[in-house]
Amino acid sequence: MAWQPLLVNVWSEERGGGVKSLILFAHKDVDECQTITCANGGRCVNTDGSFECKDCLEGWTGQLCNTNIDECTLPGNPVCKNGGLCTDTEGGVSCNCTGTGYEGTRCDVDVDECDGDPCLHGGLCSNSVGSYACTCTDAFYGKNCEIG
Ligand SMILES: [Ca+2]
Ligand SMILES: [Ca+2]
Repeated sequence: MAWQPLLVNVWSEERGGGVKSLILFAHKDVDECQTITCANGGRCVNTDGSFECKDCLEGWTGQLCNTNIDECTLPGNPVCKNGGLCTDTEGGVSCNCTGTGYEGTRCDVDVDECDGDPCLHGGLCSNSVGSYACTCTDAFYGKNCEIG
């Protein structure tokens, strides 16, 4: 809220009459959007006594859309699914899916391990969500039929 001095001349009967000056303080809204540019795709909207930046790009918040959101600490469902390691970045977030059996930007896509032929010695590979299994031929055993 910006308060601006306002000089007002009024007729006063006091002490025989005459013009008397009064200084009043009136609030006058300033259109900050004339001078302020919202960051990160924000749209400046003037409000009475202030302004807002609306529609910031995903990952940004704050009055000027220039405050990074730490998605890794947001309550609720984790950003990185299936135990992926979450690292916050400026205006985004990154997931490290190593060892989870999933891939994709949010570790929510099953890795088809059978594409890499992990089963040795003629073992039969079957993909599953988040994992895979090898059915080994008689003489071999182990996760990848590597023992035997
Ligand atoms: Ca972020
Ligand atoms: Ca899999």
